[in-house]
Amino acid sequence: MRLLVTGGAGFIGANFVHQTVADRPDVQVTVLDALTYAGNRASLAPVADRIDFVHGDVTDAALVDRLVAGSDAVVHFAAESHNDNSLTDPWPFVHTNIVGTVTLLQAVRAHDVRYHHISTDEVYGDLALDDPDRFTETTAYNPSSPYSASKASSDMLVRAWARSYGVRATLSNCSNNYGPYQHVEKFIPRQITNLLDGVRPKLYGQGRNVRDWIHVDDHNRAVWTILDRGRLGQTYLIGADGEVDNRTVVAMLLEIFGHDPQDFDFVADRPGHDLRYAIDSTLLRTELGWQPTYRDFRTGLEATVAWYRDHEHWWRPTKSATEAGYARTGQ
Ligand code: NAD
Ligand code: TDX
Repeated sequence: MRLLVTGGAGFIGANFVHQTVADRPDVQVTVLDALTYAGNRASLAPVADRIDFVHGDVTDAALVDRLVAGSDAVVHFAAESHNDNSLTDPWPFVHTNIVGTVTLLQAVRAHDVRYHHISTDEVYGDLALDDPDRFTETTAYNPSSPYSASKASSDMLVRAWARSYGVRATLSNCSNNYGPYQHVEKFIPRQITNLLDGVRPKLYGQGRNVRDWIHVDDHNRAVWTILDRGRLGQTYLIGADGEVDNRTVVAMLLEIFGHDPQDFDFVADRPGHDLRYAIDSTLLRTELGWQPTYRDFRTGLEATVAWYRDHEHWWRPTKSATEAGYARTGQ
């Protein structure tokens, strides 16, 4: 199988490529990545001699058409992915997440190539803290930020291309990922690298917001399960029953580092900050038989701390510019 992976130099994409190279020797991987501030070729260094890497943009129609024509399937991870950035400048989100998805859809349509679309639970908006319901495949879309609205748009485009043009597509909407190679702008790596630098963790608002954490390897195993056995046209929610509020995440990190539980700061809240995400992944589990392998968040968090401790050369070059950006918004 010749597989085109967009965004393979990013957090989830790079972990997907590592997993694919390790578990699927029959798959020939080509990565297409623009190497934005979020892309890092060093994340692919351990598998560099096992894959083809193309430095390019998913909105480049001629390039995308040529790469898709030579592929049996596409997994589309490439995106602008950070909510805070989308609030400062939404245009790259419209460009990459919406125009980029249409560019790929036109190519897979022209060459009848299997397509899997990577999306997020944020398309559904948020839940109250005490709401007994969780998101399902039929929850109405209600995105809050420019990022989640652009992802919602891209999902709708995929559904339209599947229905009207018969594109062989599946979609997945996953909850918050954690693990190695995640950019230091994101919550967990930001706090880990702050602690490694002797800086106190920073909680937005009151820190009561809940995220449904899943290890990136479990997300990627679910993506492969859907590629292997998913029903065409179907959306699958991916989640590992990992609801934890941000305060608790910071408390766990402070404990892992042996610091006082009060050694953190509250900073300015994110405008429009979603309160809670929670995924009901029954369809994926019952229809396709997927299950998470990381069942204990604390253990996965300890492994992630160890990875950042051992890979300072990977994260150090991006740390100070990221913190300078946060300083400008009071975060
Ligand atoms: P990331 O920001 O770490 O990586 C994105 C990658 O896409 C980078 O390598 C970047 O260089 C590349 N890219 C950006 N614009 C591009 C363009 N125009 N052309 C080609 N490449 C481009 O993001 P991530 O956290 O790995 O997220 C990957 C996907 O998973 C995204 O679609 C995101 O919406 C989705 N997702 C993420 C999470 C999460 O918790 N991180 C959860 C659910 C879904
Ligand atoms: O310093 C911080 N302090 C803080 O309290 C940062 C960076 C974040 N937060 C909070 C905001 C959120 O409630 O932590 C939570 C997680 O924040 P992010 O890591 O920015 O993730 P989130 O906004 O939840 O979105 C993530 O999950 C869904 C990914 O970035 C998206 O790409 C994905 O779609």
